[in-house]
Amino acid sequence: MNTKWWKSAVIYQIYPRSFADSNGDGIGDLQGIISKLDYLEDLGIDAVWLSPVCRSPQDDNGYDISDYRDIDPMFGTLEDMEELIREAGKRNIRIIMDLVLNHSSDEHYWFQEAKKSRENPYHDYYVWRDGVEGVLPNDMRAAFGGPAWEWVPEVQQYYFHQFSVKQPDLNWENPKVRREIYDMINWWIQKGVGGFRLDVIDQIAKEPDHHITGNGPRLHEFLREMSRETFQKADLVTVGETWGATTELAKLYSNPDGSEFSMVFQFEHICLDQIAGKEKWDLAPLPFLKLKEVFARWQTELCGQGWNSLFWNNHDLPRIVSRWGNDGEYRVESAKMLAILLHGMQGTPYIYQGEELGMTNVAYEIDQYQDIETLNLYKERLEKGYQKEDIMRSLHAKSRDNARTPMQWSDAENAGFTTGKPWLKVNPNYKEINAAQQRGDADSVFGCYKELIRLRKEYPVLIDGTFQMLLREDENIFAYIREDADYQLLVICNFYGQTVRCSLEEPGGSYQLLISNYQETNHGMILQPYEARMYLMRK
Ligand code: TEU
Ligand code: CA
Repeated sequence: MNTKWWKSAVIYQIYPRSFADSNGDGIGDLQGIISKLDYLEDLGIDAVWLSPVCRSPQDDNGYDISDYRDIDPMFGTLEDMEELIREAGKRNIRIIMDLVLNHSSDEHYWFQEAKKSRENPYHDYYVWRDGVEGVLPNDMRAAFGGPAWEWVPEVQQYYFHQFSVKQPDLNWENPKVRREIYDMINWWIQKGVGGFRLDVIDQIAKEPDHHITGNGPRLHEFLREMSRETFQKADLVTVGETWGATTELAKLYSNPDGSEFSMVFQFEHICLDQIAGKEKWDLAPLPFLKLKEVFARWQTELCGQGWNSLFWNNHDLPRIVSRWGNDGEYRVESAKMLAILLHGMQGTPYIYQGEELGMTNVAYEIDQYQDIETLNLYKERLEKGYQKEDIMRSLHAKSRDNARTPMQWSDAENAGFTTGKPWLKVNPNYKEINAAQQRGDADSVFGCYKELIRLRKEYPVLIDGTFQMLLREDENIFAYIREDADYQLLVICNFYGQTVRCSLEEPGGSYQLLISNYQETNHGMILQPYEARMYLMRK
């Protein structure tokens, strides 16, 4: 048995600007979050991962930080943050901050100084290359469109940015930068935060001259130094956002010796429904057998050697019920099936705000979108000659704003999110899908998540048990076994909307049905649309 608290924890992600608005300006804020802590306590989660709340010009909704030691006035004050940590603590909820360390905002003091002259003490905090205006150092592209290089006349150099022009990359080669970052992290640890999520952390050790962004040669050296200088001194949870992780790399990042992070947050399973070698916008059907193969590989290879996050959603991803479930007739059943399937596995489950209600994607007109990635993509593809309808189809499926529509609290105006005008339009289905209606109902999607969280606390097999995939070749069913010395857990899910027969023997005898998503499950091994069952057997 392990003793790490975060192995049995369930983490809830809050995207602050879309969670709860306390002052009617249409933007969620820290006081709004404080007012919803009872809701989170009721759900039963152990920690909240807060997307960035530090001071920021909000070019990328806070992932462009201009002061790491202050709260953006839009969200509140440092005192509000301290109050949030305190109030959450009273409910045994820890607050996990989002550290954006690959880049800062161009409005950060460091960058303001850095661009003044090559001799400025902050110049070397960023990544510069000499050049001639109009002749880029190389052909590297930024994640949000356009080149990864921006010319600054004052210094007659280009700076490197993997994301928007307003997100210049920090130079991790510079020991002074690393020292500043560690001091800042320790400052937040002093404030009592419970841990950190590290944004695009596998991209910090870039070597643009060699076209290297992810997994640079010095990456793990930097991470171990950071961990030694900061996290290891406290009982924190740390989770690295690692798009480029393989299982082998994940064992480094999440080495049980604690030398880097507690766990990885990797995306292999969630990138499968796109045309291979292309972008997420280039839609392809989900290869179901591949999905099972990916999950099975991560489950078995990390067991005892690392630790993974379990997630379907975050603030960058479309809503899972619309994506791989069914957001029409079987919304409730499929949302629960996806929850049961995921929460039965090994790793730390993450619930993204609204997922516990079965919130869905939106299909807006282009002028209703706010996300920089979405808006840039639209322009870029129009210029490249794509048909408008094709671009909109991609956006409806994959725009990050799908995840960012305001939290649906009730059937009141604006879903009870704000008394003002929401910064991003509320999903029109809030009258049918909202927290008020589901909270007291054990049969709701909320009720299912709440029960899954409770089960995780009750049965250690969910945390430590080994994993064995069943029916690998079955085109409809996702089934697996978890096992420890005392228990065997059996999860059987029909991933699709047709009734199917499952070739497994009916679990009789000492198997007990722990949780399912249908009232009537006595159909033997005939599985109804999106039916999910979790059985437990005491050995
Ligand atoms: O995301 C990392 C990242 O690579 C994203 O740009 C991702 O590729 C994209 O959202 C998927 O289309 C992190 C944050 O989660 C994201 O919100 C930030 O915009 C990004 O870093 C830059 O900080
Ligand atoms: Ca507000």
